[in-house]
Amino acid sequence: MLLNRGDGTFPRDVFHELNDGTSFPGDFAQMITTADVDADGSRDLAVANYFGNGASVLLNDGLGQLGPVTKFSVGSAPEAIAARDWNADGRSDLLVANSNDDSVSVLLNQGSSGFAAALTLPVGDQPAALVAGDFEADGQLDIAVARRSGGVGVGRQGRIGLKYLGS
Ligand SMILES: [Ca+2]
Ligand SMILES: [Ca+2]
Ligand SMILES: [Ca+2]
Repeated sequence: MLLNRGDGTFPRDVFHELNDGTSFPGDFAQMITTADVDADGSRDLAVANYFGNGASVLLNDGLGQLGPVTKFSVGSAPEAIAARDWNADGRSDLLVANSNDDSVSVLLNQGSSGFAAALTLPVGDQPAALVAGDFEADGQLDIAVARRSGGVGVGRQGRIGLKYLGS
């Protein structure tokens, strides 16, 4: 991590090891996003771990220092991660595209207890990228995935579930 000194220079960098040698390795960090997952006013990091089949969360202490890695299981071969408030409870949740099992995992933020076990949403062949937004302005969050096999799929939120509309 490179912290901007305010004049466009970066006085230091900090390396954070994601692989702690457990059965849930964090190597092959495929994509990273930021969100204030613990609602303390500073943005934290969330990483999609391709070989670990998980998402790693590192909390920011507010001074740019990251705490220990906490890992949460998702589907197989996660390639993309985004942070949005999927269930509209005011807490940032994590959306992870799993390319090997054709799904998006939704990790709902439980506050101080971390994230609940992932919900699995089928999205079609090999999602390699994902974005979330309210595409038709109905007040509910939607997901679009880019498939490695070709095409783009869009799903609509039903609060927790997902109604998949196809490509
Ligand atoms: Ca935070
Ligand atoms: Ca939420
Ligand atoms: Ca919508």
